[in-house]
Amino acid sequence: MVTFLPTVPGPLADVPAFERGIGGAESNLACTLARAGHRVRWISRVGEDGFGTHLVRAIAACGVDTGGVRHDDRRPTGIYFRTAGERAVRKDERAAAEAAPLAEVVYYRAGSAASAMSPATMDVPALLAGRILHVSGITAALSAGCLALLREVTAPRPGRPLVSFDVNYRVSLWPDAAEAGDVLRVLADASDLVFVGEDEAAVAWGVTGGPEAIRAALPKPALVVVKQGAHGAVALGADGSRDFVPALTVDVVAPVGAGDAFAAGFLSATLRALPVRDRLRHGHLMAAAALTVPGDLAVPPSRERADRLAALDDTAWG
Ligand code: KDG
Repeated sequence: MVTFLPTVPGPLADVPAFERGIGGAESNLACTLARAGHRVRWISRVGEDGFGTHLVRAIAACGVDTGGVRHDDRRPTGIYFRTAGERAVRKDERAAAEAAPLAEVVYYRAGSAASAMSPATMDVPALLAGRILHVSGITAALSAGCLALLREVTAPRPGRPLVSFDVNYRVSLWPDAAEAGDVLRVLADASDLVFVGEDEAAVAWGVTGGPEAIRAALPKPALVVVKQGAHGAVALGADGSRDFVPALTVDVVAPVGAGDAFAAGFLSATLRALPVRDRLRHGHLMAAAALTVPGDLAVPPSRERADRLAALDDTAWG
């Protein structure tokens, strides 16, 4: 999606002008992963319009292969507006952050080109061609065709890529919360690796007992990564393994995009076969970069720098 960010802080009702950027959970992840030096393909649909052209150019400029993107001449590119974050908040001010006004997000994506994705309109073999396929619950909410596509590409089949699923529960995209919970659970169950926020698990599935309770509610994936906001993240393996890494302390400008960046860092380290603890650390490093900019996307630390920081001993981390 094309994103419009306010040029001044404040409620959308009072913002006089917006700056164009790019957003969308999967393309955010693709851009961060490509900037971290990986070969990444983003497959989607955009309108045959200026916004579609801008989006594809901007994503390609991050180093992402956009050759599989289709332009739809009957439907527009999705767009969204959001507030940029009202104030800087430190990790140790978490309570204050939680009391701060929620970001406003307004989508114009009903009937968008991306919502016309389906097994019939997309190249399914191309989606299954990488080492990792990353999908998100946002796509599932867009249309019946999008959900059918996700079901198709996450179905068990010999030689499928590692399927990574970010629950990405967006309340405003799901008119029926019970349906959202069911759909997101089916997709999570079909995946090898699941990213889920503790808060999302509570809203989507009513699971409130912490990471272990979430893992118990999701027994199928090989690895479940539970994000605990400013506290940290826990990776729980089907083999009983448990790795916790605290989040970094940063001055938060805007949280949007941080989850995508976290998943990108985790997948980057997964592609490099690093231990789970380091995957979590790379996730936090990428997330920290995204948290400290107003837009969805930040330039991640270089691989050398990220490796140096990820190798700090436990007392220096956090
Ligand atoms: O994770 C960031 C996304 O939420 C943002 O880029 C927009 O994809 C988006 C959505 O639907 O919320």
